[in-house]
Amino acid sequence: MIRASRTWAPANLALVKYWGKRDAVRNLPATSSLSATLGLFGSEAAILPADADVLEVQGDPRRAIRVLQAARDLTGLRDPLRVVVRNTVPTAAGLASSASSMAALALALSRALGFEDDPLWVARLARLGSGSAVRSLLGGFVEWVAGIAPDGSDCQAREAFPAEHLPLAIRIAVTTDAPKPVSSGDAMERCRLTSPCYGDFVRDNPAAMEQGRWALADRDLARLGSVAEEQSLRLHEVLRAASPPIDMLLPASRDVIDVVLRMRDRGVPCFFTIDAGPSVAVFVEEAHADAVGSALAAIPGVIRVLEDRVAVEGARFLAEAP
Ligand code: 2P0
Repeated sequence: MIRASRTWAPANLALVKYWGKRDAVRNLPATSSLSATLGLFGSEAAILPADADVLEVQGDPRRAIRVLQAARDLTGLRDPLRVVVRNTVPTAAGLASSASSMAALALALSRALGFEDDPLWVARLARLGSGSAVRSLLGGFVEWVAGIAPDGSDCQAREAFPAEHLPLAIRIAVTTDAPKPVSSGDAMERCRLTSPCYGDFVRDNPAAMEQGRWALADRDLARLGSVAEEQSLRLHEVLRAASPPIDMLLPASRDVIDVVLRMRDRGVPCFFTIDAGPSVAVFVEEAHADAVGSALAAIPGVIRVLEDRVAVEGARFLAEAP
């Protein structure tokens, strides 16, 4: 008999990027990554006993079906379930919701099936839904090590530094409400197979991780920003060099970058990061967050600016579902 369970998980933003897979079946990444967990934007999941399987999932249900099937395979569970997954911010907010939704679902399944005390079980399940979901299970600044073991046993995430180590506000310039033309998984595979600069991107990943870790250890926003910005620009170069090319940036994305660079020249401690889409996130010291938010909102083509900060906590249980 399964237990009813409800969870919430935050989205996260990559500073050093996961791009490409070393094993597509186990969904093991080709690169290690470093991310910051968000405080407000995320997803909720619930698992409830039911008379027949019911899936109420916002967006593409294939990821949730994969996670659910893996949970059934791992436990021999046959009971029908009602599975609810929804974003707690509008899907059109411009933030990738796959990481938060799959982290919330994996955690909810862990309690429903009695594995809530086994973080590796939860992470393995979350990873099958979305690689970057393993980072949404944790708070603060999270390191996800790619590892080399064929079974993925050394591919694990940990909190590298707590949020209070380097308190940062985040302002996200949303530049479109349109869904992605190419999914991250398909784009990664196209880059791996066809982009001439993909090999260098993977080869340079350990050095980028080292720089990111040291910048965080030293609480050095300028050095952290230089790694995050270089990673973002290189990721989009890799995408544009793929065949056929993938250009995810919009003119407004480039305008946001210019505004961030100009504000930094004027002494505002901030930097940008861009994941697999045209929205641009800006990390900034709290005292300057309003000024950055206003500057971003004034850019033509920026349709809204989201306000958040690096969060203390990752995915968590909510009060038991009714
Ligand atoms: C990241 N991204 O590190 C990178 C940077 C997007 C750009 O992880 O195929 O949806 O489900 O494992 O987790 C987005 O990839 O990919 C992503 P799958 P996922 O955040």
